[in-house]
Amino acid sequence: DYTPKPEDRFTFGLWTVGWQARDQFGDASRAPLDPVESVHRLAELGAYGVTFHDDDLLAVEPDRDKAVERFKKALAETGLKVPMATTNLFTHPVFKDGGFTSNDRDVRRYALRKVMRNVDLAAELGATTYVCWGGREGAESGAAKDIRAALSRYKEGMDLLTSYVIDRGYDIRFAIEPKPNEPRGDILLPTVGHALAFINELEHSERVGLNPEVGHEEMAGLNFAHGIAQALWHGKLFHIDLNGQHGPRFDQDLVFGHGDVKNSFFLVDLLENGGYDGPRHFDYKPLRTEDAEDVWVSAAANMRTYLILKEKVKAFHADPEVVEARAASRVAELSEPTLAPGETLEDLHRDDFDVDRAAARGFHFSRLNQLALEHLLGVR
Ligand code: 3MF
Ligand code: MG
Ligand code: MG
Ligand code: MG
Repeated sequence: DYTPKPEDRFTFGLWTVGWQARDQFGDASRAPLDPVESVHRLAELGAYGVTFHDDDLLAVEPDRDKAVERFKKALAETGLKVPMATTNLFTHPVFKDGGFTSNDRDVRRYALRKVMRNVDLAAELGATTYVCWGGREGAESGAAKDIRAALSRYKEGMDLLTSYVIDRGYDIRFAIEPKPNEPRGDILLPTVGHALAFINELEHSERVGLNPEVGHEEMAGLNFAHGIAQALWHGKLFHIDLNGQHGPRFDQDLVFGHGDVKNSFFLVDLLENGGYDGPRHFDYKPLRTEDAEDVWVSAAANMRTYLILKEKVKAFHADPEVVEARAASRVAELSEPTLAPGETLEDLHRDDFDVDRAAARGFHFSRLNQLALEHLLGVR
């Protein structure tokens, strides 16, 4: 049964189903969507929660107080939760050179005010994660931006905001979302690795982690499941943006699994068995070709695909042939420390090791890979 339930903890950004499909070359192909309708429709589909940018709430009601009231009422009627919120520091032309790292100091000060105001609302709604995607923090010309100064201002912004939530007593952690490019030619903190290194330099680094997005790492030609594994290893997977992408090209934001489905399989394995207990959050865009009802078909597809992959992963690990093949490939042996307790480097000299025999041993990974593929294709 692939029917999503709130305990599956699926969440969606208001901006996903609400995307009007305006792109670089074309006008909107769908009417604005009322966030109240999104909350109700997502709840009917079995989602657990909803996330939002400050500006998403204003899609059909420009008065912020009224928009917030309507949103709260919809949450109360449906029981949908708000585990995460974020700030739009990219649509308004004032942010054309960035928010935290604009060359224009006045803009940087305005960006901080805009974030603070929505952090207050996030805390009020019970969100525990606050995402920062610096989509405009970047440059097109090496002459235009002092990157080291920009990183100092980025750090200043994050340090001020973490101090702010600590001072206010908010139970909120920040999650940086890396992306290599688009809409800027080059964006700061382009990958999971860059962001992890940056976080180490922050004043309250324990309050800052990552919100990696499938498509963003794949745009950089990277293996998303590996990035997630490393984020988990550092204790920094605070949140996640699930979607689909076909390699290095524009940010497609396809339905989860509609891109690299094999990597999605290994990703679900990691999320289900690797110690991540946060929401399964979708950041996708219904295709521009879709009409108002198709939007909900695509929203449901994200959750259904996740649940199908979850079941496939379970069947994969329960398959005796897989268990045997993993043992033959010595997968578990990697978890064994290279030196035994009490052993020293000197002890290594006593190893009886035949280098030619070891070199001749195969790892049998093709068999394992084929077994995974066959589970995925539904023939096992
Ligand atoms: C852009 C994104 C963003 C972020 C969002 C969350 C509009 O490529 O992925 O979506 O996910 O801003 O902070
Ligand atoms: Mg995203
Ligand atoms: Mg994307
Ligand atoms: Mg994106």
